[in-house]
Amino acid sequence: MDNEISTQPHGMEDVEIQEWLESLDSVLESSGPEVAAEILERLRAHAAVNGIDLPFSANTPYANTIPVRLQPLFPGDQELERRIKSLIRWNALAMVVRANRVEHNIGGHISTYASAATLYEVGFNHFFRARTEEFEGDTVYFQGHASPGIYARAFLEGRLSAQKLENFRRELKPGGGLSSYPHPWLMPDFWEFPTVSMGLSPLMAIYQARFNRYLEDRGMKPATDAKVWTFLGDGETDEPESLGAITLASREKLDNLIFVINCNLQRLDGPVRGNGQIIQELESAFRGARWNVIKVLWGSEWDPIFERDTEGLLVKRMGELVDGEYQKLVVSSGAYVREHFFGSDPRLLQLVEPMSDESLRRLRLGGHDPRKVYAAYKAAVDHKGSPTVILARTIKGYGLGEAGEGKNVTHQQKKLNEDELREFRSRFGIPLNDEDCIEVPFYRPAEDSVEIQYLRARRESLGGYVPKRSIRAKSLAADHDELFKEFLEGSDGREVSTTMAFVGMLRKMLKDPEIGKLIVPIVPDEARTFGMESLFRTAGIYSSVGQKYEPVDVNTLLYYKEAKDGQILEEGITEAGSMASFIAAGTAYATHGINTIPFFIYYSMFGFQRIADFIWAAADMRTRGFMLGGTAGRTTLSGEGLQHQDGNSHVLALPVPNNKAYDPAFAYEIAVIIQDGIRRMYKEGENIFYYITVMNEPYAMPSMPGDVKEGILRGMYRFRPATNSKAKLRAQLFGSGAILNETLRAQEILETKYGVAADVWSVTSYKELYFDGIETERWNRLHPGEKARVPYVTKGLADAPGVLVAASDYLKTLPNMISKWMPRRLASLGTDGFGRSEGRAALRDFFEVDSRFITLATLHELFVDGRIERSVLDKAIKDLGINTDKPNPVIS
Ligand SMILES: Cc1ncc(C[n+]2csc(CCOP(=O)(O)OP(=O)(O)O)c2C)c(N)n1
Ligand SMILES: [Mg+2]
Repeated sequence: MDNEISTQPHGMEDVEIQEWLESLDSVLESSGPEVAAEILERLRAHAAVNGIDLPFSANTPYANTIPVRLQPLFPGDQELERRIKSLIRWNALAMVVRANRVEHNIGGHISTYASAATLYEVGFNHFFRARTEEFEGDTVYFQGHASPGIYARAFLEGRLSAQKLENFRRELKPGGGLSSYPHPWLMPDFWEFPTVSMGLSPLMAIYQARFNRYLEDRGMKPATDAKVWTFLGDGETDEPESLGAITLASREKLDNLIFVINCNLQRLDGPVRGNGQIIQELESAFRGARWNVIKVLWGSEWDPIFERDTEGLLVKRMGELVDGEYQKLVVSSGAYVREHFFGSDPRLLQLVEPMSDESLRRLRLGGHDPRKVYAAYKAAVDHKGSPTVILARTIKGYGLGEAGEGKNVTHQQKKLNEDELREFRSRFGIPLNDEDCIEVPFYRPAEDSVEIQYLRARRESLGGYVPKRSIRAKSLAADHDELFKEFLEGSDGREVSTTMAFVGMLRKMLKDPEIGKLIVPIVPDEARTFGMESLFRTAGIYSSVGQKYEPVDVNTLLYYKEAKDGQILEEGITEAGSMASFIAAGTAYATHGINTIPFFIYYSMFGFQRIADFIWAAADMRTRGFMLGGTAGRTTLSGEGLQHQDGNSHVLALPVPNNKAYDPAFAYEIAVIIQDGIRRMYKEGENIFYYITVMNEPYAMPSMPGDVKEGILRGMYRFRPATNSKAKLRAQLFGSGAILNETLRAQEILETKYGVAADVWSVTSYKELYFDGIETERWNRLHPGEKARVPYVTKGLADAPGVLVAASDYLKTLPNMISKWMPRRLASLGTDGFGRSEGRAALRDFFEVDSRFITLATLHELFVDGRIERSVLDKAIKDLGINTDKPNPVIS
């Protein structure tokens, strides 16, 4: 392990080291830490110049970062806070134990909160400021598995009833219950941030802190010293997202951001780094990323021992142990600690000579000592210029004793036997007798008790209760008909892509007096791909430091303009980070009371496929806004091959209940969808968000054929009816996105070459049609005595004769899932399989979705129905130039 102090000097006398240390001490005393640091830095440089190869280490010794002499006085009533904390511990444990008595294996976690109680309580009593009229408040991301402790505190605060606690993990019980973890979707007045899919919250918190600055720099909210607190587990840091954006936080100097990592050295199965030291590993990662790192390792009981240790032996010894050994010490007796920890050196043994085994066992860790935790938090909130991470050492399952303290199985401990319950009760002084205690009742002291009075007074002084979610943004007033009108009119034959059409709308929205300022364009380094570079100069790219350089293209019209009040969030190549910005902007209506409207545009393949879990979290958080999947469509994006060509995202969007997914073909469809989306989300306050795919294939945009708005929004409408509706051979063709044009071409071929009159439908959203279908079925099932409702698809196709053929640039499952509500059999064409680096025409041939294959599918359906002869089909295959021995795109 990288402990500078643990490297053994070669042949150097201890006395020589002692002299060096003493002279440093005297500099420290006479001139202070800054001068001491300067000397050490000069020494390091001097050594380097003289060819001394100092090994790089971002680590400091295995000791508290804040020395006792710099520790501030603890401002609270420590004894009273301990009692309150004990009651919260008890109620948190009771919630889980009771829930599992009622329903075996309903789950819940005791040991996470048990280890983090002090970390939270110091925050609640002294730091977390609530949102008030005057102050925006701090933002707190609670570690998901610690939820019982947060509920238990809200119970003492009088915010949650015993009934609610009783129904922990059973929200469906009469009177409601409490969700397992923080879920704004399930508890919208309480939780703000879903954190339990580990790794998401650290990344979301970083972008939240940066978004807060963005709002300030753009003059949308006053600059304040509000903090973003983020609590996470040490095991959680293994998720790549956890540390994935830490350099952004330091680059942006986010001193409004504080991470608290609960280093209990354990995760679910066992130690996080049995053979190493997770704290030192995290320290070097965060220090390397230029964070302010505060280690809180040892409690106050250790201070006098350190004081006696003038040779630095104790710190050296502490740096030697691996976490597996530390974990063992936690569960061992004082005698074992004396022998195995202090016993490595007679001088160490001497240091603890006067102490009893019992007091050795009771030496607390830093994360369980409110004074140390307070000192760290105080230093963190006062720190300027960089984000802070607090690495707090704790014991997993603290206080559970034999029931799991420090044991590998503790994460899943949900049941305590009678002895264990009594022991816990005694250890934390819960006023329950032996008999009552085994019933594990919730316990709340009287309203006028000192505990409740104190707890309330503390929260009042911090502005109110936390966590609390409330919606404070004012709804939009306008309908924006004027804004979108021009896009309903078509492009006059000019060939444009839907992406270009969208960018045109975005440009216009940015100028709108009501919504212009609220728009937040977000792009992960693809603005040029989407033709958005003109916005660089007009809207500006947000940069907290403005632009310190003259851009290379300054003489061009569309130069790369970074500005402090820039509106575009140009995130660089991080879809996860961009999504985190989308979430921060899309929830600002609650977090900040500001209705920002994010438009996040990206390569569609790298959205639902790559960052689906963030999208799921966005849904849980009631995020509002528009995700634009650019370069969409498996065969519409030509040349890019199978990692880029997206035929999946509309299927992957299906599970997200409050996400509206559209695959529009024309500019007016996009305009209708966006205008209505703004109305629903920002005027009506609906908790939905949009996914719209846009393509890069240019074609003439038609004007809206009559009032088809309802059809566009509900998922389908008849775009172009057959000219000869009296024809004997009839068909209904369904197309989506760019494939709609293939369908229109097929309509022509069918009519001119085969005498088939086909209507063409634009299917804008299979998801909408599917949701309508399953909801209608469900309603009918639950209301058998009432007049049966009819699915939108069925109703729409009531007067639609002929065979049915659907084609899209996505998997065939999309049309298939609505086929049961269609009047007849449906033939589905789609793009199942791996893409190819090919041009559009070849791709559409390969995937069998071009006008030829739509024609063939239609004729084949007519043949199956006995409406045409086999010979017509054979001839068509020949005339259309279809290779019947071609490889199967699904598996080739
Ligand atoms: C993405 C993800 N993977 C796995 C889990 C399952 N899980 C829940 S808690 C846990 C261990 C947590 O350990 P740590 O982060 O150290 O937190 P502690 O409880 O020790 O504070 C695991 C693996 C999860 N919640 N999220
Ligand atoms: Mg842990």
